Amino acid sequence: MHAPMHDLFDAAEAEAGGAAQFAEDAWLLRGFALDRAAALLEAIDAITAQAPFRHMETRRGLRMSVAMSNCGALGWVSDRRGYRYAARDPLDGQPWPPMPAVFARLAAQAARAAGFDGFKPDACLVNRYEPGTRLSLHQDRDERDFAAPIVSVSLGLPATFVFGGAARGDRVQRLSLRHGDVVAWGGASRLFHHGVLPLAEGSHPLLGARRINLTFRRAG
Ligand code: MD6
Ligand code: FE
Repeated sequence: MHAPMHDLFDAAEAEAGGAAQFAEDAWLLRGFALDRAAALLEAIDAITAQAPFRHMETRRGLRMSVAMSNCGALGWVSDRRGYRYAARDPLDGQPWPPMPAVFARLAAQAARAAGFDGFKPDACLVNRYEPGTRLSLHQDRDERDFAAPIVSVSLGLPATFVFGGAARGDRVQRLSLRHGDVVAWGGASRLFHHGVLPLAEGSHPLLGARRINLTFRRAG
């Protein structure tokens, strides 16, 4: 049932500051967020002070191992009713914290670097991983408009990102995503399957035994 895996994606051209295309309309921007990592982490602390990380439930009642929060006009939520975007945090009924300018600017710049001009995200999902945490293969298809790309920022411990194709059983490639890396994709691969392998043990100088991923989307 597991698709065969390619070797870890190891594009020589994707050194810090480099860009590597790994599928049609899909780019790894190595170290793209590095110069802003401290500002991003400060903003994440402020967001999660207001809208704390929580483990959402799936429709089947399983607790997700990734802890999540959101900022922006819309937030991604999951519960027994399923997945959707919501304007308010179900924990307290309040709007999600606004999207910090440093987030929106980074997302737009990364999208542009991947060939998507004019990206104005209205949703940012904040994912927290700890050793052992994984995200099973899925598609991002709860958004209204698939014309906009998705921009994903990795901070803290490295993770292995798995990227497949349009069909769940398509062969997959693996990318190592490290602190400061950004992935941006859309267009032909917008609905491709992807996931994150269980996070390995480790300690990052800024985040300790954690990885934080920011996923920017145009949801509404
Ligand atoms: C993660 N990311 O990297 C999980 N989805 O922690 C995602 O599921 C994801 O990184 C769509 C586009 C980019 C992503
Ligand atoms: Fe996803």
